[in-house]
Amino acid sequence: MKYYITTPIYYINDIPHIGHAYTTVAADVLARYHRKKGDEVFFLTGTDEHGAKIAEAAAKAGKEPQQFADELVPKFQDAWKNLNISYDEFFRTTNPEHEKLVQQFVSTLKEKGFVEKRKYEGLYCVSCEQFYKENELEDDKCPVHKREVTKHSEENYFFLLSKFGDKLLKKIKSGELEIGPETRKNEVVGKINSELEDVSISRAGVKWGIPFPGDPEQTIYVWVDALLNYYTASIIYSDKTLTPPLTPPRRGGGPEWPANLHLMAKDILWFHAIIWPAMLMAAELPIPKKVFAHGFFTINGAKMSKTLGNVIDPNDVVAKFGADAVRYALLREFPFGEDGDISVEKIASHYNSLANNIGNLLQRTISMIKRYNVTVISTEAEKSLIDNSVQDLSTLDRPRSRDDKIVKIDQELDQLDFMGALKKIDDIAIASNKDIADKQPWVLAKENKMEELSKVLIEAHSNLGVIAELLEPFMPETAEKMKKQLESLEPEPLFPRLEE
Ligand code: ME8
Repeated sequence: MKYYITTPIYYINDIPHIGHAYTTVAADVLARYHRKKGDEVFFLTGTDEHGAKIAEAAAKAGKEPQQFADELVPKFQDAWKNLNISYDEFFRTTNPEHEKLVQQFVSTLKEKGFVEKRKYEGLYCVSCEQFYKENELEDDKCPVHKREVTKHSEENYFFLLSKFGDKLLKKIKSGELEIGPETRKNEVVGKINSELEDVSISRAGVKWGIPFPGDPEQTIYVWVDALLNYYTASIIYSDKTLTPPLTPPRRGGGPEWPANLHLMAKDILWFHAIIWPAMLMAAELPIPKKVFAHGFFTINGAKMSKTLGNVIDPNDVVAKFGADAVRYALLREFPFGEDGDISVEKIASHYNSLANNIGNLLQRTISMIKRYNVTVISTEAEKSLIDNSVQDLSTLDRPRSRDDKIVKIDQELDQLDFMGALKKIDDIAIASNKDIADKQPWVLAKENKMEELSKVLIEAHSNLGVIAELLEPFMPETAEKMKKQLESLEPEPLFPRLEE
C-alpha cells in the first residue's frame, strides 16, 4: 500500500521550536510504523516561505526574503536530523516548479468559474495572514496573536468557497473525508453549517508571493500557495514526470495524490479541513483521505512565546536527553489530540522513567544472564519461536500465555493514540521487572535452582525483544541498541544517569 503523510510546512520566520517538533515527531512515528508494515511510505515536511509575515521578518533582519529563508532552512533540516526524522523530501514553497504549478492551479480555478474579483475591506493580522471580522477580535486585537490588526481595503480575487458547503458535508458524513479527532470534526461541521463565506485568495499589498495569473498587481494568498505544497509535491517528486538523471530515485516512486494523512495542530484545521478540500473539489482533484488536528501545548502552563522567553529549542533538549527520550516524552506526556503541557522538567522525568523501567530491565537481565551463564536463544530464533509454536513456548513454562505475550500496538497507532501505545510498551517492562523482583533469580542461584532461574531470565530477554520491536518507530536508536545488546549480551546503559 502507498502511504503519503505530511506535516504542515512551517513558516520560516524564525527557528523551529518544540511545537513544530511535536507534529514532526508524530508524523515520523507513523511513517516508520507504516514502513515497518511494508507500506510504500512518502513522508513530506518543509517550509512555508512566502507572504507578509516572512517579508516582515526578513526586513527586520535586514535581509532579502529569499536569502532570509535560505539561511533558515538548514535550521529546520538540522533540527529534524537531530531528532532522527526520516522525511523523504523537504519541501520549500520557493521551489520554482511549485510556483509554476500553483499558478496553473489558480488558473484552473478561474477557468472553472470559482474565482471572482471583488472589493474587500477587512481587518488583517499579519501573523495569522488572515482577515478578521470586528466581532472576532478581542480588545480590538487579533485573538490568536494579541497584536494590532490593520484595516485593509483592496480589490482581491475570491474563491467561491460558499458553493462547497453541502459537498463538504457530504464527504465528511460519508467518511470520504475523515477528520479527527471526533470533537474537532464536530466543530468543523458546525462551522460549515453556520458560516461558509467566500475567501480572498490574492493580496494586492504583498509583494513577496507568487504572481497572480493574469494580474501582475496581485500575488497569490500565501495559504493557497502553502496548502498546494501537498499536491504539487506529488507531481514534482514523482518519478513518472521528471526524467532521470535529474531526479534521484524516490522511495516507492514518489508520493501519490491524494495524501493519506495531513497532520497538524488545531490552529490550522480550518484551512486543511475546509478550504483545502474545497479548492481541490473545485479543480476536480481527489481530496485528502484524512486530516487530523492534535492539540496545542503550553510550556509549564504558559503559552509558548518569545516574549515570555519560554520557547523550547528542540536541539537543546536533544543535546540533553537524546533524540529518543525527547520523542518519547512528547508523545507520552498527554493524549494526542488533546491540549497538554510540556517542560524541560517533564522531559527529564520521562528520561528517568525510561532509565528506571526499560533501561533497568535490559541492564539487569543481560548482567544476570551473563553472571549465571544462562543460554538464551537469539532474538531472531526466539521471535520465530514465539510466532510459530505455542507448543514450544508452553514447554518453557512461561508465566504468561503466548497470546498475552504478543502485544500489539497496531490499533493504537492506526488511531494515532501514541500515548496508549507507549503505555502498553512500558507495561511490558513493568510486568517483566516485577516478575524478576518476585522470583528473585539471585535467590534461585543461591538455592541452585538453575532451571527456574533460566526460565525467568529467558522470559525477560524475550520480553525485551518484543519491547525493542514495538519501540522501533518511536525510539529507533534505542530499539537498535537494545537488539544489539540482546544479541551480544554486552550490557551498556541505555539511558545513562543525567548530569545535573
Ligand atoms: O501554520 N503545540 O505554520 P506554523 C502544538 N505555515 N503544536 C504546535 C505548537 C504548539 N504550541 N506550535 C506550533 C503554519 N505547532 C503554516 C502551515 S501548511 C499548508 C501551512 C505546530 O509555523 C502545529 O503543527 O505556524 C501547528 O499546526 C504548526 O506548528 C503551525 O506552524
